Amino acid sequence: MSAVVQSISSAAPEAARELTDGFNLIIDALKLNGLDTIYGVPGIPITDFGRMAQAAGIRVLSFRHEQNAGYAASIAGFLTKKPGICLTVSAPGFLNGLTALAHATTNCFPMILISGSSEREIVDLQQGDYEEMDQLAVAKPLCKAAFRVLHAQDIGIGLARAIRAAVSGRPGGVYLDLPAKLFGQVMDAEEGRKSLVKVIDAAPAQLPAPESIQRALAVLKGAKRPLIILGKGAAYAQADDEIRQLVEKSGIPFLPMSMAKGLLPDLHPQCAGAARSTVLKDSDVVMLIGARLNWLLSHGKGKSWGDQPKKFIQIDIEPKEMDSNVEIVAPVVGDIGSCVSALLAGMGGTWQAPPAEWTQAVAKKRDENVAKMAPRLMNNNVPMDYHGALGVLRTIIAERPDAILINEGANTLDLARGVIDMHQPRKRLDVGTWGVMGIGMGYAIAAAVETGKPVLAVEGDSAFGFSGMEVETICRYNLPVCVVIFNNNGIYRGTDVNTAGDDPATTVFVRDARYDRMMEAFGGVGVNAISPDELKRAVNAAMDSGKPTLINAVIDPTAGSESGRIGNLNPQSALKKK
Ligand code: ADP
Ligand code: TZD
Ligand code: MG
Repeated sequence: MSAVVQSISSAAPEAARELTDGFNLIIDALKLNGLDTIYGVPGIPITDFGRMAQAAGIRVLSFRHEQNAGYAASIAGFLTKKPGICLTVSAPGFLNGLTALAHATTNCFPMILISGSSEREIVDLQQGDYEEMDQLAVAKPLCKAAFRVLHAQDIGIGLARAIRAAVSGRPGGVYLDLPAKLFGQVMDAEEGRKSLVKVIDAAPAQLPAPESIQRALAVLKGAKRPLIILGKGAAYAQADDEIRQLVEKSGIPFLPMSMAKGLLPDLHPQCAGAARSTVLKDSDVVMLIGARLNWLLSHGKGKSWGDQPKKFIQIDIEPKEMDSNVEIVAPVVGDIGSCVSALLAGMGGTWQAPPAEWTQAVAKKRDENVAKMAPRLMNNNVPMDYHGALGVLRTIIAERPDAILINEGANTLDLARGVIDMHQPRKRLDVGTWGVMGIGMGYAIAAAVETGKPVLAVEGDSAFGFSGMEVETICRYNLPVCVVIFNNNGIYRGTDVNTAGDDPATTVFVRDARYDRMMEAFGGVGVNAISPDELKRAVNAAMDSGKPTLINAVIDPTAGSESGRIGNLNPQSALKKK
């Protein structure tokens, strides 16, 4: 229901009419479409809007920096399939949120960045308004769509367009520009109510062409060493049962990309996670489900894919993704739920499993690699190395499979991804397609808010620094978040020395910093853990109590390697190869 802002009684009482305004129409439009959570930072011109939204029953979470609010909105979109909403002030606030909007677009997460903006007339004449900027123009190249609403009667349509653009087809980020003047515009309440749009079927099913299914099945049937790669698009699609059925019925080994871990459990007998290099090299047919052949898969060619010629089948909602890096012999365009169901139907009652020679070779390699790693994970060394600390966290996640794991850093990311098995879908949230640092606390907050589950954030000390101030936000909302900082005194390692002068080396931080005290400053629990046993006790206590906790895990500063697992991407290492 639209709130009535005032009742004007002019001369005749029958002329009295209810009025509404921009503030209330935006709130009503959000609520009508089930958008009940806003992540943002207040200020002119949206402070009152935030207050009114809160009063109207929308959950409004105030952050310390818009980038973190934006990352929160982006991952809320991934987790819920509804656009996550980030609300900012104009120019600087907008720009702070923009990194997250671009991140959402790059990662195919639905999100709407709503920013207040200054007076159009003054901005367009560049007359120097408060926080002046042509935000719409700046946002456009970084998102799927950008809209501005100038009139109160267009708020309903404006939001409907933003929602559809964010969630339909390949999901992504949308910018919605709301000039300050819009909020106070008044219109007839009944007209206002009628102008709102409840979006029906915002992300319609997109059925694959039957021929594309037949083509894909024919290629799969001819495979001797098939592989299925699951990407975060498959996790997003929430077609968990269908995907599991397809994998199990086909008998094909599967490789989960980072955020698809747990879609089927990492301990599933067909999981090839620990035999990654073998399956990439030796497979002959690869079926991609919601995963792009970008840098994370070495563009589908080159050394890591070996000499074995490959045939690719690709399931994706975005037709332009096909042939983006290598030829796709069987493109299947549609939403993953519909495509996977159609494949299952086409497979019929019985399906010939892949040759046992292949599946056994994959399982053998995987088991060997797991066995090789096992003793390292059980070490109780002080100072801790990555493996000792991660071994503990791996057990904790196995015992608490519904907890959500957030992960960023370099060594802290790459090693945690390999070591910590995931057991349920959409429980691992990390740096994504860009490998961006700074998602940590925003993701942790949104994961706790959207799912109500306990959150474990495993953070490099550098990575944490990008969003560290939000530990205050975590305490303020009393969220069940346990942050573990792998503190190795720096980026990659804590041992670099600047031989040219007195300044510290560029990759090191203050030695032996006590990040745990940051959490204590805001009333949360801080723990300094120097051994795997201490780490284990502290994390379990945090997960049991649900209290905001930050554990400073002291890691051997010599343990990490430059750039973690992607040192080969450094320009210097390419030079050395020549
Ligand atoms: P990863 O990083 O895990 O390899 P990517 O982000 O590269 O995954 O790929 C995700 C892909 O999933 C994108 O190409 C996107 O278009 C696709 N996608 C997202 N949602 C759906 C869906 N519901 N149906 C089909 N494809 C989807
Ligand atoms: N800035 C942004 C936004 N994203 C980035 N990825 C980087 C900078 C560069 N970068 C990495 O790629 S990892 C990393 C940076 C700064 C930090 C690694 O240090 P860490 O992890 O402490 O987080 P480890 O365990 O010490 O390797
Ligand atoms: Mg570090």
